[in-house]
Amino acid sequence: MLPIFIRWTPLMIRNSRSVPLLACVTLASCAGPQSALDPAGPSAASIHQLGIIMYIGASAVTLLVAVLMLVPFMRKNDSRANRKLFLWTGVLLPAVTLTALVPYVLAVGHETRTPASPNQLSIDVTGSLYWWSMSYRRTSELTEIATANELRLPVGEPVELSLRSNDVIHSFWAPNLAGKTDMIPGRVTRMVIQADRPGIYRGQCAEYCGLQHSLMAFDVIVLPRREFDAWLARLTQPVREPPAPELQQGRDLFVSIGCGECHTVRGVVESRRGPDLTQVGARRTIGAGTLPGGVGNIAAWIASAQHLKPGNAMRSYDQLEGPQLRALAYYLESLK
Ligand code: HEC
Ligand SMILES: [Cu+2]
Repeated sequence: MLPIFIRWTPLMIRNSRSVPLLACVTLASCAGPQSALDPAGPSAASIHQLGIIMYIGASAVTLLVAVLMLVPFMRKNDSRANRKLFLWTGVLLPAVTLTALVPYVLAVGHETRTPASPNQLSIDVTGSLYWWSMSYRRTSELTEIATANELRLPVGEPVELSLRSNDVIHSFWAPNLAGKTDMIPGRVTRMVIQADRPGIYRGQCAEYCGLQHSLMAFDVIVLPRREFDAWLARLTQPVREPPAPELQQGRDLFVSIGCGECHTVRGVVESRRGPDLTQVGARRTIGAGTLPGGVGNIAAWIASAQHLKPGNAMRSYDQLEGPQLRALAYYLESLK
């Protein structure tokens, strides 16, 4: 086996043009905004460590099994020796390894689910086909402030998430920060998340939930405490009167056309059937990761939501006149 491996590997490497590509892909997948191999918080770090121990353990076991497979070839059949070998490697070795691993795995599981302390920030995250609602509250205060498809966190602080689902089972997964947690209809699942490095990470629904499951993503934006507080304070304010007539026209159209049947713009219209749009102009993406943000893509989304993300719960407003679409998109873009 080994000689074959030694003879063929260089040949395969020399002949295959895909090797550099493969190497790049493999290396690139180690770091980045959506990688469990690049932990940015304590819970992801302990999962990462557990993963490494598992990889090493599994490789050692594979190697050992491969070596042991050679044993029968090297000596005559001796049933006593075979029984002894079986006892050591078939019973004792797995028993010892598993007994050591189980408490460790349980400890890691427990660590990643420690309850939050009172007065700490708590966020309700609700999954719907195919978008996320994030609703902020401090345990000491009752008011809730909602936003969508974007989770902002203060750096270095444990934050409690209450995960819910509006329809089917979804799963909340921001690989750089924590393990997957299912969102089950009719149940509230709690988890504690902490990010120790400011930055922008990406999360994704990790439980197949329907046609647009892969376009159900969200950003995690980790900010220094003061910036976070300033952002949250701004989010609580009702949206101010649009300064320009074109924006006012957009606002009036937004209300008269019935966008408020599903969307909230705080102080203008109120509904929770679709994503909160109070700060939609500040979002990095539109349609839960479908398109980058910006006025052009907001207009594209309004006119052809069903074309861009077939089966999502908003219809395409393709009968709108150009100037109407423009006014709507500029209005939404101004909401920051
Ligand atoms: C029947 C309910 C409904 C109506 C009416 C509706 N929407 Fe939506 N809208 C949704 C849903 C649900 C989503 C999320 C879709 C997804 O990403 O899967 C959405 C997403 C959006 C988004 C993207 C938000 C984000 O953060 O990604 C924008 C912008 C938007 N709608 C604007 C509008 C405008 C403007 C109107 C009126 C012309 C409108 N919507 C009417 C349900 C509705
Ligand atoms: Cu989902």
